[in-house]
Amino acid sequence: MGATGAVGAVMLQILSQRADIWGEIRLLASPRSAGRKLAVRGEEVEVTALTEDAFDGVDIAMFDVPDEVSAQWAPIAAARGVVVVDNSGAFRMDADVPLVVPEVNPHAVRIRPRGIVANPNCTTLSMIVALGALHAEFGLRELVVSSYQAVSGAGRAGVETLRSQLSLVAGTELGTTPGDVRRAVGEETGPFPEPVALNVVPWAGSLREDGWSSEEMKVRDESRKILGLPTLPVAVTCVRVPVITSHALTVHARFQGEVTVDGAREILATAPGVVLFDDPAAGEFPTPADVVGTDPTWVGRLRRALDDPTALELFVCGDNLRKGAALNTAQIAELVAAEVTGGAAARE
Ligand code: 11C
Repeated sequence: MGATGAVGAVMLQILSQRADIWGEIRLLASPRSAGRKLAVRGEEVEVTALTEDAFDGVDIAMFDVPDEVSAQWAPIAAARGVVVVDNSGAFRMDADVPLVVPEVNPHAVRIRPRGIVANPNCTTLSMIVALGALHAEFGLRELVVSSYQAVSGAGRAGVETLRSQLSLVAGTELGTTPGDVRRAVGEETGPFPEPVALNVVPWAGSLREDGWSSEEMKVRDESRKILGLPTLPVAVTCVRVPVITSHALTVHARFQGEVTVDGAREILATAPGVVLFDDPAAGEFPTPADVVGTDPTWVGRLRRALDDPTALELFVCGDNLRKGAALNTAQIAELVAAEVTGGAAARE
């Protein structure tokens, strides 16, 4: 569901690339997109409009749609016996809906009283696999995080906005006097409150209490739920940067006791879903431009905090449309499928 969106397009690639454990795949979207043909597993499949009947005979539905669409339709699908894996924010904090990252809390997928499993926000997902591995060894006590979020997190409109703004500022000398970029790109700034070309914007999502953004609250609440640490202190500042795809985050993580960089390197070097790429002397650290299109969470700039032997500083980077959205959704669906195939799907 949501096959024609930015995440939907990546989902079709992922379903075509991963082990094909699926029978029929139906592509659903809003009536506006019905009739389009999209390629999945090398076949053209016609997109059909979302209706209740579209879920007849379906085992698992993957939803990549706005919150209000999921809020309405996920329960309808679940009532027809479908297990829904939902990538919206509608159910993530529902106590009866597990929030699952297969590398961190795969067991949680089995307890789903509402027939819905939630997929975390792409910003949470871009760091949580690495942090989950460190937490399992060292015991997390506090997180301080800043994000550097790609515009595709805001969907196709975000990408179109950055591309169009870049075309207006490319080759100019803009960015040298107050407001010159704003005047060049005009008042229409798409899904962002400020121009994002030649800029960074310390905002993602909508306003919540006391000046926090919804995105910052999601990273805090979701990290706590996934890690099973309901009172973990988490401070987050979310920032949008002029990158098309791949979110990056700086993380200050404090643990229960003293940590060493060597110990952390050993954990991250062997953690499933993590690549440690960290040799600053050789100019090696992950950047969105190199990480885009890949599956792992990339970690670099690993250091022990100068003033706290229990804390680590790191830079993490991951494709927000793949692990941050479609890939994690597909991995969850594979875990559910493995319940009936006896594990073969998940192992593949
Ligand atoms: C962004 N992380 O980059 C957001 C998009 O709750 O799934 C995903 C919002 C969500 O703008």
